Amino acid sequence: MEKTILITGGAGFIGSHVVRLMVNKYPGYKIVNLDALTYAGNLENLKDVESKSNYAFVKADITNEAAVKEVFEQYQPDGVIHLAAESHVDRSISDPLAFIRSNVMGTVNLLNAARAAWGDYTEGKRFYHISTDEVYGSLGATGFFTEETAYDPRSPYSASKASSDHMVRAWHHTYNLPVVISNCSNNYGPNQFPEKLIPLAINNIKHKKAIPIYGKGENVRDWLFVEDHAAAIDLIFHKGVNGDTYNIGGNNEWTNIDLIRKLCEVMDNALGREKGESEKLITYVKDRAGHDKRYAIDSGKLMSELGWKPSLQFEEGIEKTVDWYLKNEEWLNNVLSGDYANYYSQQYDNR
Ligand code: NAD
Ligand code: TDX
Repeated sequence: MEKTILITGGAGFIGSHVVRLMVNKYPGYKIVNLDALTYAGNLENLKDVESKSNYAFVKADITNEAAVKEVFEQYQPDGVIHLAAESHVDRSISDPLAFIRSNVMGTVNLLNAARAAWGDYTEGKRFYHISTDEVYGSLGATGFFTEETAYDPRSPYSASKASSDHMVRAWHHTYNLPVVISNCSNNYGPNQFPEKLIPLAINNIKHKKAIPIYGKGENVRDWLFVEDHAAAIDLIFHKGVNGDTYNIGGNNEWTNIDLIRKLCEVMDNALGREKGESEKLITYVKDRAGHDKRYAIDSGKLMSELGWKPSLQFEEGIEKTVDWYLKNEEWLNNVLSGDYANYYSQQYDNR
């Protein structure tokens, strides 16, 4: 094998797209997917790659020191692409400690394991940490987050991701660990867990259930198709400068209410419903505590230095996404059963 790459969180939404891309694009690499299979991890996401000879799966928790050490000893990875994390802001509001454990402690555990395994000889080695634009806080009506924007995380989730970014940089400066970090805007696409706005709305529209809009629906997010994020990760992993940070975004800002109206239109078309029928499901609910107003990313550095650009227009991406969810009813029903049903029923008590 040319290279062995350990991908953490590969059974999740973005991770599964990264695993698929790497396994298919680099048959000479060994791709090891380490995932604890929390409520958000689902091996169904990887059905099409699981039998490939350059792919291996290990069920382990990134906070488990012995388990992570064993994976490093067994597979001797040259690179780590670290995506495993608790990822949902609303859950971080009701259970912050779970976020500190996985996102902060888990990241430090991986950094220690990489450092111990690689020692001083780090030629060809790379620890790539996948992070979020939420570390930069909240924007007013204008301006963009750049790589120089000061950190100002405001939710337990974003504070845990900011902490993990700081840890990664600390291991770089203190121990010379070769690292790279990227901070990406909101992703959407197939396989996203239906607690997040777009798949939640698709599912509710399908079942003619209320679409919950937090506050007035005026908060703004910058949406990027998940495969474009995966392509950026591939590029940054291979070409990014040691110690650097890259922002990734779709240059595609929507207020939540406009986004949901657009989604309703696409769903009406896809389901053969009368125009305007799904919009009637829009329901304003109590706002998220500490709800960040606006995120918008300047991806100029990634575009000019590494030549990345998003491949899809939003209209095309959202149609592809709706199509995937409508065709993958069984996937949706499976992830919506059990634990998730309990979580969703308690949602409005926690804010
Ligand atoms: P996700 O919740 O869909 O998947 C997370 C995966 O990590 C799951 O497979 C889960 O089983 C695994 N995991 C969680 N805790 C773990 C632990 N302690 N040990 C091992 N595995 C564990 O998340 P996602 O949306 O795919 O996000 C992936 C990464 O990208 C996260 O680090 C997130 O912060 C970051 N990110 C997400 C977005 C987004 O819009 N979704 C945007 C920017 C950055
Ligand atoms: O039911 C809802 N109603 C609603 O109005 C939900 C679930 C969300 N919202 C709002 C909150 C946000 O303004 O929609 C927007 C998007 O919400 P989420 O899908 O929960 O995403 P967000 O909180 O923006 O965070 C996401 O993007 C950055 C991911 O979950 C993070 O993992 C990523 O780092």
